[in-house]
Amino acid sequence: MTMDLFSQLPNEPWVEELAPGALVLHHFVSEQAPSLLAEVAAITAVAPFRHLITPGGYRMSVAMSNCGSVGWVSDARGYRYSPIDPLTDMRWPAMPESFMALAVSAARQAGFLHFQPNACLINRYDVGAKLSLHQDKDELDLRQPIVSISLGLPAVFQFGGASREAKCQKVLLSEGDVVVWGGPSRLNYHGILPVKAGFSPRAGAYRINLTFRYTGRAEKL
Ligand code: MD6
Ligand code: FE
Repeated sequence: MTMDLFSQLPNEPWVEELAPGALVLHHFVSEQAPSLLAEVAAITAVAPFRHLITPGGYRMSVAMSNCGSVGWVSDARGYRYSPIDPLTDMRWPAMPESFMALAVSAARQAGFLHFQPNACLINRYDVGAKLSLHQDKDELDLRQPIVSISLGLPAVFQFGGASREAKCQKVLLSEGDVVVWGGPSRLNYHGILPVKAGFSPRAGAYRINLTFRYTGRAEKL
């Protein structure tokens, strides 16, 4: 049998550049997936997944929770970061050390040496759930990247440009893949196409995504 040295082995880490500052670290946290999912279960036992309402009055198909010193929320008043979970009136659960270590290490790998996330948005997609094209612009310090970890079912990530009309690249994100995103493409439009039916050994019929951010000082309250 001959081995092609250049073929990708299943689950071997490899890096894909989408644009300057936007990298996919494929299979970067595959081994940690079970422990990350266990942490998600512990966090969402305290701060349950919920379907937020957009300022325009629509119920998001993605269910969300957060950990860290602030969490991303949406309601009729708008999008913002809040130190309090509006569902429980308590602070969000702390960000686990293991989350922080992986996010910082992924950012370093992509060349962002000073990433200090204070918020981790946890997204849960059931079959058919999607995230329409959007920009992440509620953070006050756009010099810091965003680090995004995919777990459970795979999904197609759409990555566009600085305007909504720019053509999108499509990337399949599987469990263990990490997207690090900053610098010149920090404000690029992006989204997730409807998640297809499937079964993940540990996440069942869900895709789970963790996005780590540094929201900047002076959070809007
Ligand atoms: C998701 N991610 O993968 C949604 N935003 O479920 C995002 O919206 C996102 O992956 C900014 C940077 C990376 C991301
Ligand atoms: Fe986003």
